[in-house]
Amino acid sequence: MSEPQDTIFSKIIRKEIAAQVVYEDDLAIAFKDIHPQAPIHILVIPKQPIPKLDDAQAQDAALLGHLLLTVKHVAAHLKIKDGYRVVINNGENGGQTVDHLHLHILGGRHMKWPPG
Ligand code: IU
Repeated sequence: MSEPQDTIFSKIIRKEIAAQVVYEDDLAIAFKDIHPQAPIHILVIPKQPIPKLDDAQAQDAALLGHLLLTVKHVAAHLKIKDGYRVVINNGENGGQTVDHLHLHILGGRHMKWPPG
């Protein structure tokens, strides 16, 4: 299990670094990815600094559910009508580069399967 770290996402939560925030509540914040991989690319993150999905515990179940419902809310808000993809990269081989749990919302184009 990884220890929570003060990542660039912590700085975005604390408003020390600017981000294009599209949604925020007490538990989560959603902002535009700086290197979008689709016409719409949003990151949804918990304010609690869980490093990666593997570090989530049973007591985080409600928070994890809240993050998924936040994805749905953000997708509706952004009017992504034709579907979208939700991605969680977990750990090094999962392609995770920022050690703060985040859910990617990718939309605005047709997604290929399988992902690379
Ligand atoms: P990953 O799942 O850990 O690979 O995704 C990290 C994402 O965070 C990636 O898409 C980056 O473009 C994005 N990102 C960002 O939006 N703002 C930042 O300051 C940094 C990374 I560093």
